[in-house]
Amino acid sequence: MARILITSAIPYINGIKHLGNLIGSQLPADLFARYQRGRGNEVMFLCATDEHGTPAELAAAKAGKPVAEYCAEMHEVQADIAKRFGLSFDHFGRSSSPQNHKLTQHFAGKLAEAGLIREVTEKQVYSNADGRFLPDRYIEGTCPNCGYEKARGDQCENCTKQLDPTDLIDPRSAISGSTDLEVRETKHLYLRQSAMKDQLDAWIDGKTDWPVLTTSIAKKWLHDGDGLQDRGITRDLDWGIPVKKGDEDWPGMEGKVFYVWFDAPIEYIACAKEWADAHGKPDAEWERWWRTDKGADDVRYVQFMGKDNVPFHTLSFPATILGSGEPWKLVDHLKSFNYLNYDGGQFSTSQGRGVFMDQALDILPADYWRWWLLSHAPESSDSEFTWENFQQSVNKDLADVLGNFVSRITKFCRSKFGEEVPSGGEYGEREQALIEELTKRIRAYEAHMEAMEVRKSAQELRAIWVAGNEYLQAAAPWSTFKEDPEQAAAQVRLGLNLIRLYAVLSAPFIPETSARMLSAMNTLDTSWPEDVEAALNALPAGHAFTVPDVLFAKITDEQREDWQTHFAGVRS
Ligand code: B3M
Ligand code: ZN
Repeated sequence: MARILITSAIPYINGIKHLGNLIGSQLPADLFARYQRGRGNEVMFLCATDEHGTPAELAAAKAGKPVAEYCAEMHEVQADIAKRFGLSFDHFGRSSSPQNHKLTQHFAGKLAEAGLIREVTEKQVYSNADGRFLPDRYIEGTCPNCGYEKARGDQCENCTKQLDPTDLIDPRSAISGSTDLEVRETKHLYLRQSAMKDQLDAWIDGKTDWPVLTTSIAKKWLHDGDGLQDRGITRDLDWGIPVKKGDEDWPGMEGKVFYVWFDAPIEYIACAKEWADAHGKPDAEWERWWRTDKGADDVRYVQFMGKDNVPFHTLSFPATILGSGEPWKLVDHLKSFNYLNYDGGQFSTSQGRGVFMDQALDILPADYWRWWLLSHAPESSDSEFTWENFQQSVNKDLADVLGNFVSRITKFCRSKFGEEVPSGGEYGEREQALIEELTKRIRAYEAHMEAMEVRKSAQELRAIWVAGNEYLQAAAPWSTFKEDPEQAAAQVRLGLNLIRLYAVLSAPFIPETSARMLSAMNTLDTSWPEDVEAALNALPAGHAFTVPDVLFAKITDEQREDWQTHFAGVRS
């Protein structure tokens, strides 16, 4: 039994995620976790909410709530939606947890001991009206390049010119609009990534099985321009993890917190401790996943994320881990995704454009979305959600192919043999041919799943469903029954066994439906079809079953048009 640690990029706390976020990390991570569990491997699947940073503070202010309260509430909202989407985390943690506070401060202390932190005095814009330092993007003003009046301190959205806040004409706070700004000195900590460049370079060179997309991003950051830059890991904010060296205060760093991107990946580890603590387990239980000196040396660690998160996961977080000098587990495989677009544009949280996770579940059950999103995952390039395409996939793949198969065979059996697996007859040539085809396809499916080729896995699974339909069409037990009821019994027996087999194979994609199929087949046998012939004899003659309700309803043209209109605007 292999041991597999899986993490999904942790979603920001500020607001409900859209379907583009979902397919960019959490959903494919869930697919992989469910598959690995289905194969009998030991899995630890972790995710959390990413709760620090200015966006969290501002979202809380907008909601009129103290930030801690806002985060606690939004965490529950996100946890509930994740559950309803069937995301099977072993633990859904919080980056603001006491465990992460402690571990983040611990790492900072170790990095300081190793001489990998330096203190830097900087000049930063302070807003007197807001009583705080302003991050660059929260300063607005007129662009010196194009005259756009709402340029941000880091970049002009209109002409894309990179800016410094001091370049802006008539700068003001984007939070309050106040122009009472001044430049003040402030001290910050920098992680000396530059000192770790060779170590990181060598580590990445060892990752020969990583996709070029991933290694080339990392290499670019390592070598372009002046090479890997040191990174500021502290901020002048109230909300966050207070800057400390382990348990000790850090002189000169009073009132400052760690930068959100410093503590967020550490939450991957802290989350495992949260899991252990929540279940009253000793530390050894989580450390065997994360400490190579405590059993994690045989763990395979896989991370899932959108492409924009790759630099943090290939450089900054490994720098934190390697720099600590402690035996923490490093990532083995990193699966990154391109973007999913929405109907001719981009999904956008700030503009409320697209379909958000809660809205999706309001109109259709999770499996409809899971199937479409996974079978159209933006792997080799960006992909696009359109309502036409969604309708087509659901109606063809789910309703016509899988749903129809299940309905036809169970109803036919009930009408001719009653609600139990019929006895008599034997599997003949046609059945052997199907077993051979399925064996080949299932081995291919396993290989794609193992390689985290999400789209290819979906295609293969669909082909497996199609094979069953074609078999049923060709065998036509409804005709056979008239001349040779024994043979028809064998054909139906095989068909009913296929339902169980499909439920097992499809569970990573459509877990709810898979559970309904198993319950209709009245079985708890979810064993993986290592031997397809044996799997097609799992339900013996005489085994009782029930005809399930329709598995997937077709999407009508009217529904599609309604949704298209309803989701054309922006979410208020
Ligand atoms: N919250 C960004 C994102 O959701 C960020 C990921 C953190 S992973 C440690 O895309
Ligand atoms: Zn401009």
